Amino acid sequence: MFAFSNKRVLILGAARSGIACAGLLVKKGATVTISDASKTLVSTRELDLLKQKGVNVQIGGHPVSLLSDADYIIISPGIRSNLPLLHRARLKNIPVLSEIEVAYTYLACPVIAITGTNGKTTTTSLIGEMFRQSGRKTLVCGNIGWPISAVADKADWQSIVVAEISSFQLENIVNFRPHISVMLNITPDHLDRYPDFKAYALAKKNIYIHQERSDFAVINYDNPASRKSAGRIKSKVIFFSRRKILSSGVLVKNNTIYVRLQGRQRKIIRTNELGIPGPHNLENALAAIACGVLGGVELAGMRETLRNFRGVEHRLELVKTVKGVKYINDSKATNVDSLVKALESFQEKIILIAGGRDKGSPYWPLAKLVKQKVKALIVLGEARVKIKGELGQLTRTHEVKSLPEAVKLGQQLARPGDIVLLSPACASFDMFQNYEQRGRVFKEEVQKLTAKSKAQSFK
Ligand code: UMA
Repeated sequence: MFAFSNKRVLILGAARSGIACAGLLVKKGATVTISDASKTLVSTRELDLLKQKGVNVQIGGHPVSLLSDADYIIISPGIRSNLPLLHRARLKNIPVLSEIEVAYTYLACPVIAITGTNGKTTTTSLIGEMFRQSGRKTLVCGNIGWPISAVADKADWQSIVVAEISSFQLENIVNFRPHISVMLNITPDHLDRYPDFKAYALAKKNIYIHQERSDFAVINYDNPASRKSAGRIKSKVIFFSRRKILSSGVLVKNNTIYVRLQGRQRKIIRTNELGIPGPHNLENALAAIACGVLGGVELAGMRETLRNFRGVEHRLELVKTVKGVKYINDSKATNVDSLVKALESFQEKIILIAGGRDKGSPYWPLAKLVKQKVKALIVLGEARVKIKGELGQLTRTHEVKSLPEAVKLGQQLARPGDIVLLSPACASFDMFQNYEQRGRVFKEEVQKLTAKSKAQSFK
């Protein structure tokens, strides 16, 4: 384990992760410098607070001179591991670590770490709810938007940390060892950051690499890449499947979920009782059930949580029904596979709003679903031309310049019984700060539509 007290630590990236990590390290007695390449993206209020605590703040670049005062370098998830400065640091034998590695050093309790291309946030939240209702002190954190560094010293030995973990966060770990790791699925994503799918999958598999025999790996049997990832890992593998009646693991038989472990079968719940809809959410629930059972959550409480949990903001979130048209916010769909999941979840005809910053994956795998379900496609953002080029011939397609324009056009194209779905399949950073802001703008625009249609009906 690392000891950062009395060490000189350089943190790269002064957003959520960097700021939380700096706060933690100062408390632990490190001498901290935080550096951000941008002058505009940083929050001066948060940085002023850090300065008051003695943190040296450098914004507007990462000069090489920073290395001469660093025993360790900690990187935020958004920083690429192949940054030239990091290459130099490695040549000088300065360890380069992920922010989660620092947080892990100070955690006094077990960690459940959830990764996967899609479903992470929903599954993390559901597992968090299960443990919370069981009365255990539960800290939900990580890629979900709340860095582990922000909670690390709030946990005591009886707590449980439930952390959503991205491939970026897993790139520079040295000791990070979850007691339970969850691999929900691996499908192409972030191909703008990784040279190929294999490299992305390898980063994800880091979630298991420090696990021991006494730990558990909960793995989706139905997703080929995640099933394959189970080979040669030390921890005990618990598979879950919605398709195969497994002899051991978490499975579905006659629309009922069962857990079969150590020769014992327990009936958990009927699938139609789950509060979250769709086949992808069934997978998320199976993974959460595995974690609950392994973590000793009592079954009655677990069932109650599974019935009451309604999902997370920005993920297939019903915003409003206006004149018989449902408006759904799925801003969190930042890759092609999550748009597949969204389209599979509805029977209605869909007016789809998609586009944003392209991440290197093709859109043509959506062709069949688009043909079946998408009545009209509205494309925006940097990826609009690529999406139109690959899918535009399959349905009526319109290019727009902004999200408010897309919502207005969506209303014009929709008829009662249809769905207007924002499910971009792209990152948000070309037009918004993050997917949360994109989702909020969509919701505000939908609320305006409601007001307008009410005003019209008074005439
Ligand atoms: N920056 C530099 N130098 C660089 C590149 C960036 O200084 O070379 C600076 C930027 O100017 C900016 C900061 O780094 O100020 C941004 O760092 P960051 O992107 O790591 O931002 P955080 O706010 O710390 O957010 C990160 C995760 N972001 C990414 O992985 C891109 C958040 O996940 C996460 O919620 C947060 O930590 C808390 O753990 C977001 C995400 O998009 C939701 N994740 C990806 C995904 O889910 O697909 C992986």
